[in-house]
Amino acid sequence: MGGRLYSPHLQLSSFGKIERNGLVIFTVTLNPAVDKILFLGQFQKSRTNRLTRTLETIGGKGTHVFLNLKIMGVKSTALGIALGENGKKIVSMLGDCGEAVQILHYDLPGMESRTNYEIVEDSNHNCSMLTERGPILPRHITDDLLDQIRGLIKPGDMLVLTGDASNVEDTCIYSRLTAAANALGARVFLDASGHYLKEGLDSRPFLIKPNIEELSFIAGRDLTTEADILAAMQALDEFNIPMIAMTRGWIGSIIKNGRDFFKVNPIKVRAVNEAGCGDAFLSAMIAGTEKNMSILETLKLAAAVAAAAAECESTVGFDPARAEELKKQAEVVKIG
Ligand code: TA6
Repeated sequence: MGGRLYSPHLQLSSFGKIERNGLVIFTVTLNPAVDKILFLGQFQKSRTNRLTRTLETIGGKGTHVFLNLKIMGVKSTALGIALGENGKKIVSMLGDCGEAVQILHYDLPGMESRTNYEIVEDSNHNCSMLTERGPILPRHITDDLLDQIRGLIKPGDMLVLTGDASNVEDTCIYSRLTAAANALGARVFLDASGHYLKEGLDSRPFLIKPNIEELSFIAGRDLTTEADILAAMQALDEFNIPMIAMTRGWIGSIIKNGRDFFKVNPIKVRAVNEAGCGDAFLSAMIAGTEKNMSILETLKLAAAVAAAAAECESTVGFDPARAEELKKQAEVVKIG
């Protein structure tokens, strides 16, 4: 793995082989988690709440894109950083899905990959995420990842950078990874928030997926009307980002593809768990790009996959047959 001496306590946890038949998609999860999903009727503050059931699955947005792509029959390779025993659990959950996994695992005193909790209220389908921060990742660890990525990426590949990075000492990690990937001829899909998104704009990602709060943060003002949103997306032209996917849950999404704007209306379904729908939407955008689908077909797929994901009780995954069905209801209109 490259020339530089890697950090001590590092073990490369790899499953499967990276198959190079054309481009490879690499998903990066800097801060993966074990998700514990807690179901109950209705949450009562300062009372004992009796859970009706619990579910444990893999957490972290990059791992979700990796699993969702697999469901869509699109191969990818999971990269990221895992720590301690919880990290080993995350790696084995990734390994179980039979795709290529090349996770950097560290056994360092007191450092364990995080656990996230989600409360799902069956009575009103409210979903509340409680995410741990996770241990602070020192620079030498993210430098290992940067070196690994420099050694793996080839022209035409795709690099997916998504999820929380607030536990990373190197606060420019996403823009450094983006610049490295661009220099090697890859396209970067960046789904980050706050400082990490703003900081990453300059490094010319191929696609960013801000939700309405994140776009308002970049614009420095509240975006209340459609015209506001279009103007804020247009204002990002200075960064030459080919595609901007602004998602707003059940209000629908607005996509800027080059000079064109599209509105993606949400598909009405009986939602069980809405966590992970954004990851599902992004996964479909990546699958559509990898398969050279038209922008209209890609956005219909994204709407359908996100809706199918909402029908599932887990934070990751969806029923592909159901997504195919829902695609027939997808409405995408060119606007602006
Ligand atoms: O989008 C769903 C999810 O990925 C959950 O699995 C949960 O782990 C959380 O979001 C993690 O998001 P974060 O932004 O903290 O990386």
